[in-house]
Amino acid sequence: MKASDLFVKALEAEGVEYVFGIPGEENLDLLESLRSSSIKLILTRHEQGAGFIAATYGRLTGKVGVCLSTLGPGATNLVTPGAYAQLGAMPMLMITGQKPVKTSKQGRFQVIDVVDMMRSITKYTTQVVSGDRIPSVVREAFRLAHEERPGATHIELPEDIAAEQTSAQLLKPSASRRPIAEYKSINRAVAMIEGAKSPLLLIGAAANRKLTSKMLKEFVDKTGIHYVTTQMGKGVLDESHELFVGNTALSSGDFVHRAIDSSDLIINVGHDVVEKPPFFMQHGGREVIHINFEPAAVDPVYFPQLEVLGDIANSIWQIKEQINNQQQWDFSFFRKVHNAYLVHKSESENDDRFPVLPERFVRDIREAMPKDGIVTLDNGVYKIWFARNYLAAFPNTLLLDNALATMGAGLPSAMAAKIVYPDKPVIAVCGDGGFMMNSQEMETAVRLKLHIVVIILRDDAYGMIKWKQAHMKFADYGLDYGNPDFVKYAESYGAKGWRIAATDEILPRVKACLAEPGVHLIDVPVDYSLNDKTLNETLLQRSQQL
Ligand SMILES: Cc1ncc(C[n+]2csc(CCOP(=O)(O)OP(=O)(O)O)c2C)c(N)n1
Ligand SMILES: [Mg+2]
Repeated sequence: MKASDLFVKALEAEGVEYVFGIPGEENLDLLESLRSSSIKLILTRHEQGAGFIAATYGRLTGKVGVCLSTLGPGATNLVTPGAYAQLGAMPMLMITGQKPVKTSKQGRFQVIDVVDMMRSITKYTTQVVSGDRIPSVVREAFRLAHEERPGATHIELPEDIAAEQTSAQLLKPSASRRPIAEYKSINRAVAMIEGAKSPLLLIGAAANRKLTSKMLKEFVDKTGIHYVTTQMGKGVLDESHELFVGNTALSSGDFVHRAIDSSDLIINVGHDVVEKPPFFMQHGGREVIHINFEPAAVDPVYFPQLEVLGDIANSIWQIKEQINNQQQWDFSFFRKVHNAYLVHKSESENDDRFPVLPERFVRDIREAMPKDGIVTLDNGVYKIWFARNYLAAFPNTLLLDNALATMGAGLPSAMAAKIVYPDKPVIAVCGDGGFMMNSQEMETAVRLKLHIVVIILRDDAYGMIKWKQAHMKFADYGLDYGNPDFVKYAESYGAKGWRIAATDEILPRVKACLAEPGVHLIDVPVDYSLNDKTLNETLLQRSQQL
């Protein structure tokens, strides 16, 4: 069999449905093998778009998302999505081409050491040196990308290896189960929780990767223990529930941090240090139990006293089975914090000034979206407002990146969400800066006939950096730009473009776009002028009053 045929058969055997990417001439054998396979090739307009779609496919399905590029320039374009998948623990495989390795008349034209380049952003990176190695290399790349902690892997398939003949046989995945926590660590966790006065549950990214909601729900229902979510832990438990306290969109100074400060024990489920710290641990301060698939990487802001390692859902189940509710448990302050948060939220989210305040915009999106709708975010200052104020009801219904925190992933991740869940409403919320980093994928979205709503929060600036600049008392400098006419821009792709001219137009417009199939782009002017005061002063003052 031709090696590229075997490679594609190996992908099929791993259950691959899609390959996202841009082929180069070095991938043409592989492309030909894909043509007659069950795998759908989805062509994008930039490798970054392909990589972000593949990573988000992995994030949503738990299966390995696959992307493809040529050598050199195509491969360098995959670096950012590779880092996004690796840091964000999203299972993804990058396949790149290479010039012939046995004999080549091309000198070093386009040749860089891609395998080496990928080393720092992958769990596994290798060159296929012979067709016979394909089954084991592909299997290993999938095993590692998929296994906790998931991440990026990379295979380089050189042109001449792809074209050679091989008689190698495919390797099947071994049957395996994730290890479960050892009983002594469970006993200790139970004793610590029972001995605490105000234990608080913190839910982080890893809890969103596997099915943990059911067990966590049983745990909080039985114990009445309140919960806080990290940015990437949103939606694992319903955030509109009375036991919810708040989200750690900020690292300090918000209402939720008063709850954390008053707690004497944090039951930290699925958090790891790639996320911007949800709170800062202090020596001699409250204790932390780290419940995760993986041990805690020690960090100046994170050094838990106990680790319960193994399948998260199983650990929670074991703890729930053993634990007895305690008379001394006192959650009254958590309720107070939550109420203060809700009061403050409702004050600002009804403001109808135009351009719109981010708080009001978040409220309108929440109102427009059914509970199972998916909102994907690019990276900008609005991310804080969504994390803080958008109450997610189900796992992975607010997709944001609090790991690499890259710009440019908002639109591609919405496309991935729609590909995975064609029946769910999908909205991408992007800054004008982040949107323009991968706006070319509007063409891909239109070509694929996806029904998505892309909303651009337009401040004609890199607003997030402006906010930090102002906070550091620097002059306003170097962060403003002009924008295309986004309505015409959308229309030039064959999408529908809309402009908002008053705040009360937002909700009906978003609803109308969700009801009408097609790619929609809505230009929403946004007012960030209150961000600094609200996020750095008002929240601090109001939360300190509690
Ligand atoms: C690829 C990349 N480049 C730069 C940054 C640094 N950065 C973070 S937010 C931001 C500004 C984002 O601007 P925009 O997308 O318009 O969102 P806004 O904050 O204005 O709403 C920048 C430059 C980043 N996170 N990712
Ligand atoms: Mg902006």
